[in-house]
Amino acid sequence: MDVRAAVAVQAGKPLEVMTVKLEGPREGEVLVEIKATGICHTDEFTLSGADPEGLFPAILGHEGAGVVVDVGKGVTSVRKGDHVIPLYTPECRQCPSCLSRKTNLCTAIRATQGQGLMPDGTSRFSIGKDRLFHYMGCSTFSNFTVLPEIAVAKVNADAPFDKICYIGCGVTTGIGAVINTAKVEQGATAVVFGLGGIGLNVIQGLRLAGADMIIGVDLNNDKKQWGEKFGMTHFVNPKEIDGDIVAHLVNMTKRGADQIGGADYTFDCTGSTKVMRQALEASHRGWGKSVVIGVAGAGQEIATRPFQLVTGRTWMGTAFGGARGRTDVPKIVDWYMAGKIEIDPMITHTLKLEDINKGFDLMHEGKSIRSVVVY
Ligand code: NAD
Ligand code: 022
Ligand code: ZN
Repeated sequence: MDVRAAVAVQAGKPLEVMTVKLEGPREGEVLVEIKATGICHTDEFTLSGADPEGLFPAILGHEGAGVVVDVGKGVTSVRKGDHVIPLYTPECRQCPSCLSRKTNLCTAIRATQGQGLMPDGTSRFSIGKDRLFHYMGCSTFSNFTVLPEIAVAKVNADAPFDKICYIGCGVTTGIGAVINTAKVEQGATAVVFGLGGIGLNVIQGLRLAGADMIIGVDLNNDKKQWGEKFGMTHFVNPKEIDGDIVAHLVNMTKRGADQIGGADYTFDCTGSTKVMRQALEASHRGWGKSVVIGVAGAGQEIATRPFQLVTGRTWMGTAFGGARGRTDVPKIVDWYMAGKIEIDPMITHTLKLEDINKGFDLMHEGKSIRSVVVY
């Protein structure tokens, strides 16, 4: 069939909106009409050419929501008409990783997904004789896409596509990092570095978990108001304090008779390795947990003194907030529908597919929290 897609033709070039061919679903696959998609940092990272694993030409996009319009042979978990969110971290419930109960990083289709292909090693997208690569197993910058059955979460059909698409990456990553990865408890103190589309969701996750003190750190003072909207209790701009940011945060979090400072939990939502170190060292001696969420550039390394770890801090990381997609994503949609979490104010811009490149410009300029394309 003919579909409308924004094609990443070449690294460093804007996306080109055009008509491309999409083959129907094969065994174990579903055809989904994408109704809305967010524009996220990895799409930009890959399009820019900075991603060494980036493949071209490809159909990018990994933060979508839509409706199942056809299913291939053997598909049992979803049917035509179901509302779904594509999953760049699938959940097969059969691989050693899924069965371990210790990780959300399902390995069932990992190899082919990384090669921009469906599990049978082929692509469903083409222009004439040229095949186009899939992206993160999702390719949501197309009004129709084909996905493996294990890479869709069936969600509440009353939920608005133009909001819940954000649950396909940013919302789940931020909230999941707090609940699944850090396992934050009531009364905790926390520091969140970087108040963008991920950091703000970490903040609302911390509010949900009942954290007492939620300190936001950002170089941009406009982010103070944004953080406060979702539960941040204190704001620090590293450029506006005297001396070291770590010492400042440790001082702010001094509690108890011994007056040892440091937060119970810290989160890097910047992707800067310098910030990752600050986050670890701003966590409390003996029990502090620091979660790396930001994705750093290719080849970057993190450093700290071993003493920081020997004295009981834990450095950890998370992919997709540790969420098991088919199990957890529908729950987050329900939380949104019940008013337990907010999404609407974070979607600062809504665009047509034809204007998708404007969404990338807004991201570069730091003007958007999230831009969403509505088909
Ligand atoms: P964003 O650009 O919207 O936000 C980043 C924020 O960090 C900005 O507000 C910026 O001002 C601030 N910042 C930059 N340098 C800083 C510094 N030195 N100190 C304090 N603040 C600083 O980005 P986002 O959409 O929120 O994404 C954040 C990161 O999370 C990206 O690296 C993205 O790739 C990553 N991410 C990871 C996962 C995962 O599963 N691990 C999922 C989604 C996104
Ligand atoms: C999403 N991300 C950043 C912004 N939006 C993001 C990027 C990478 C990962 C998670 C979220 C990630 C962490 C660990 C892995 N990935 C490897 C998983 C594994 O090897 O099992 C990751 C994922 C997908 C892809 C590449 C890397 C891909 O499909 N190309 C989950
Ligand atoms: Zn993303």
